[in-house]
Amino acid sequence: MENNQIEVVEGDITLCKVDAIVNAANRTLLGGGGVDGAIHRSAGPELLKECEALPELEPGVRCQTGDAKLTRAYQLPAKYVIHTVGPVSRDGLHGEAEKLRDCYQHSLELAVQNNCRSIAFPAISTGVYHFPPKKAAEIAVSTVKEFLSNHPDLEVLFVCFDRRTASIYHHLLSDE
Ligand code: AR6
Repeated sequence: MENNQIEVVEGDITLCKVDAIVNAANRTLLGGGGVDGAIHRSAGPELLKECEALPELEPGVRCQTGDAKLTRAYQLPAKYVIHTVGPVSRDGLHGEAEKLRDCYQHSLELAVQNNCRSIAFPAISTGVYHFPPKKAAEIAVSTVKEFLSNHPDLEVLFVCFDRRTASIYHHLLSDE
């Protein structure tokens, strides 16, 4: 049975009316392709301005891999955008799984710290960053479930851009 705090939907995360949507960004936080491009396009130019104003941790880097930063969401129906930077999948020997887990964990923590009751995640790192989709979904689901066991008032949406990804999540969540 699917957990009643978790929902899986197939669609476009920019349309989600939740407190926070998560962006699969890169370390510059200045936009890019994929879901990052879609979020910046829909939010409007003020989002980029707020991202540019975030402090640089090193030249050109506003968020380290596995970490997360929160901004307003401007023209999006959500209240906040939580920008996280997933790992680029290499050979699995560079801490990729741990870094991906950190993305989910830090995004969830930031949501709760900002009084969010609902948060929507895309399938972080499974596009341009080539993380294997099934392994990525396992990490997403296990991290979220563990977090929700201590946060019974939070709702989590997994927003899948294609049917194949959605079916991976449905399968994982109906497995227990
Ligand atoms: N709504 C929900 N999911 C989406 C959407 C959308 N509108 N658009 C794409 N996806 P990717 P990454 C899915 O490549 O692998 C960017 O250039 C997509 O099908 O967006 O973490 C950043 O700036 C895939 O399942 O992110 C970084 O440089 C998932 O979102 C880099 O790509 C993630 O694909 C990050 O790569």
